[in-house]
Amino acid sequence: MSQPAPPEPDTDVSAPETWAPEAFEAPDYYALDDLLSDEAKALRDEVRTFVTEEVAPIIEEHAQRAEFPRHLIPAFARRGLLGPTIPAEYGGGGHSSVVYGLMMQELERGDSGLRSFCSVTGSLVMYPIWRYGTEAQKERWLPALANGEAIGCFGLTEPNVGSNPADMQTRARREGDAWVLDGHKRWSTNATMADVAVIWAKDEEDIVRGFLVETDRAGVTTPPIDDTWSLRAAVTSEVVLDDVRVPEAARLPDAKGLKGPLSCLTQARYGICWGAIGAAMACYDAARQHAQNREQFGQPIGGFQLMQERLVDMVQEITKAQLLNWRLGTLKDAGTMRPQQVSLAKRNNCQTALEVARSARQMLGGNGVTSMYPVMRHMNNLESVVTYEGTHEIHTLIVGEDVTGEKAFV
Ligand code: TGC
Ligand code: FAD
Repeated sequence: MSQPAPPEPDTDVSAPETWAPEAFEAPDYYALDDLLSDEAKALRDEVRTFVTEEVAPIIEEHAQRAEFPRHLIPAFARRGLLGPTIPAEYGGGGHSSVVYGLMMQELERGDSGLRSFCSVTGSLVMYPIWRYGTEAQKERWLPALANGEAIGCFGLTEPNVGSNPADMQTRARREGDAWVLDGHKRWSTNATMADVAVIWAKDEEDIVRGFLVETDRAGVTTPPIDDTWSLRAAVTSEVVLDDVRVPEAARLPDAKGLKGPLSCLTQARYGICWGAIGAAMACYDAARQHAQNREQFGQPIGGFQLMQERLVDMVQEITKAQLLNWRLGTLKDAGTMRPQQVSLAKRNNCQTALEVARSARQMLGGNGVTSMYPVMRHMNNLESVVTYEGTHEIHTLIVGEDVTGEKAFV
């Protein structure tokens, strides 16, 4: 007698979907939207849609393969993400600092590495050219960087010099009409794919100078740093300068002393303050959606008090950071923001984002360690974000000096 065929095995072993990027609901607990102009909201929403439609579907795979999604550069340019505050006459967006912040927030909701690309382009390459460069340097580089035809990088950190750039070893010596650069920069975002590097070096009088070094000049090499667990969808590299000759026209004439590179950091740190909270918003929202859709013990886990406490902690800290960012942005737009105020926000917001990511990761249970969810990628990215542009400790010491008048770096 023939037996009935056994039931087909259930081959769909994927976990039930409890999260979808298009179901994102931005946390805005204190109605901060009411404080934004219609134009600012429209520009923010354009980046928000771009991230949902064009970044979210591809970013996990790029991060897994450790590949920067280079095909997105023209889209960054079209949305004004490359140099948002640089005046429009040089190809920049000519936007307010609040708009710049909102754009970085939305972009980093997608991935910190994409925000890094744009931060470096706008704040660490275009800003010093605009602030310290000649008219010829501005015309040559700014429009090309703004439209994504040229890529830039910033070389301040060295293998043995990170938190204390005053100790930099890279040298620039004058030879007739030219300068000769020798040194080794490390951790330079974008460098392997860059056309131009903003290099900071000490001259023969120990004064820090800035140079625009084309990366195809003899003596420049940019080996990638490949072995990272963080910012895997971004490019980070060394920049080795071996007797590199550049003309006097490559020097940024108005940058003299450490204030030159540090002033660029203020611009980039400002964008990071907003960006980190974008990553936190993404993690919070994934946890919120999961809490509503995942059931254990016969009910959604969002119905458990301990899960609610995690979500409330996240909303509370994100809301405080959003208010901090908005106020920082209005101070910056008024021209009264101080670098120490940026340090306080960078310190707070990176820590907040990391804590939100870690808590969200735990709410996702086992699947939270996979790329089904964006959270572990954000969490690993944030380990770089809390370190670069000044570590948590360095920003503590900057604010500590500001409130006491005492330097405590040594
Ligand atoms: P100090 O004596 O305090 O200052 C020297 C001169 O610079 C001025 N200044 C600033 N100006 C603008 N913005 C700032 N944030 C400034 N900080 C200081 C200062 O007023 C002074 O001017 P003047 O006219 O008196 O000469 O300098 P110091 O040597 O004591 O250093 C202070 C310290 C430790 C806070 C500084 O070195 C520092 O911030 N260290 C951290 C290094 C850092 O953040 N490196 C970042 C590298 S770039 C990067 O990470 C890019 S990641 C990009 C990405 O992928 O997104
Ligand atoms: P260190 O300075 O060696 O610090 C190690 C530890 O000591 C930290 O915990 C620090 O807080 C602590 N510490 C140091 N000094 C003190 C002190 N006085 N008191 C108390 N604690 C202290 N740099 C660039 O120039 N351009 C870039 O584009 C760039 N991109 C980056 C991208 C990535 C992914 C990363 C990870 C880094 C990047 N950086 C870049 C470098 C970054 O800015 C440095 O890593 C950072 O400034 C810290 O320097 P460091 O790594 O040498 O650490």
